[in-house]
Amino acid sequence: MTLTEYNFDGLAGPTHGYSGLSPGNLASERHAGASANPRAAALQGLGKMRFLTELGVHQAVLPPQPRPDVASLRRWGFSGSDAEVVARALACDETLVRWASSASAMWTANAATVAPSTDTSDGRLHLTVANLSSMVHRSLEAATTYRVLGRIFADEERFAVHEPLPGPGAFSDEGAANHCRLASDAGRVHLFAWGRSASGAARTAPRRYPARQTREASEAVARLNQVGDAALSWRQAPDGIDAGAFHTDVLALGNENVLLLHELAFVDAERLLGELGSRLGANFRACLARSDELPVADAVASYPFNSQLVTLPDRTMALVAPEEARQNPAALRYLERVQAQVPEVGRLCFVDVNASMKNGGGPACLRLRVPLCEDERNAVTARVFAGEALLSDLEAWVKRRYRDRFTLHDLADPEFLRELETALDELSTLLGLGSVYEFQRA
Ligand code: SUG
Repeated sequence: MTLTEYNFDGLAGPTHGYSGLSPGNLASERHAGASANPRAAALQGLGKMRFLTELGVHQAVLPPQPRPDVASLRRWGFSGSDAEVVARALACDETLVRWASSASAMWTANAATVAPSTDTSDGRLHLTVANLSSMVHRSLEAATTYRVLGRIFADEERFAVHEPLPGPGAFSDEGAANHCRLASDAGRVHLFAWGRSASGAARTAPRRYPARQTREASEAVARLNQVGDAALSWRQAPDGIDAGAFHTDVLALGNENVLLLHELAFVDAERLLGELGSRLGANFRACLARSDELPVADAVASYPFNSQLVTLPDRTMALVAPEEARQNPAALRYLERVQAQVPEVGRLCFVDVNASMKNGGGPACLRLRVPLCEDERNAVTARVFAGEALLSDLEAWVKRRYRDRFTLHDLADPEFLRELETALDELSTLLGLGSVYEFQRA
């Protein structure tokens, strides 16, 4: 059975902005309060999708979520009409409204963890929706993500969409950003990276910044996704997290038999590479960056490991890196070394996703990889696979419905709140998702 990887990209929502909501994500902290242009951010994301389709990569899209999340504001005790709820929350504590308005669902690498049907014991594609319980604004995504993925992967004979893990704290789960599937002729590995263990010793936990993924969550996801012996659970290096690598995909990136990593991505990197080599056989290739070649601060600031490493139709790979990595001499040298030394990597290219980078999201954060066989692809009836026609429709929708500026206080305007709902209503029709949002079901 041949699998084709579909990259499900998220789209910046109409309330995209920079609110400094993620401690330990240095870009998010640094850009707090920067002025926001949701329209340009969404068009930039669509530009990346178009670029990847032109490379021959299979592209799909996941929609933004309704924001502000008025239902959560109500659960936090505000009442009245939607506009009154928002106005009262704004008057009480703007942070609550920032949490409820974040367009963070655009980083779909955090939507779920995926296991293709070739790797699972029941032969179905499994997706476990991430609870994202470490950050308030991100935890608000899980319920809608579960509905959206359930709608897209509705065929229960072929697909299993699991609910977000219960038990925040001990089961904090960040989805595919802390998971990497590697495959060679000799075997497959699902590498699950975790930053802390609820039952483990705290002495090696990061000291400055929160570790978001727990070992307990990683192991639960491996069980739910039925990957059996292919699961390999490994700890993120606490020093990497403290340097700003809040997800593993900030310092490591894999595709098929190739793994690119910084020495601070995992504890005991050499032992990990030995284990992967023994499971994946002779054609496993790793390209490790040491701190003297690529200081971790440069890697975190310019995201060379948050590139997309994609297999092209001719079976060679392309490394699609953020522009910021081209501007950083150490990051660029490392990427050029990868291209020179890893024979599979035939192309190195750069995309501008700066509106996402300013919140700590590079090209790889913006997509959820879903490998599908042809029969599974055909079982998806929603219009989410992005060819030229859908990309043009989405661009027209963004130009029609998004503003080129957004501040929190715009939300006090009832007209704007209506505008936001109309936009998503129209989008859910465009994507053939039906009434998938809470406000459409009320
Ligand atoms: O969870 N940023 C996101 C970035 C997610 C990146 N994803 C991966 N590495 N896969 C986060 O920290 C910042 C939003 C703000 O500050 O307004 C934010 O949520």
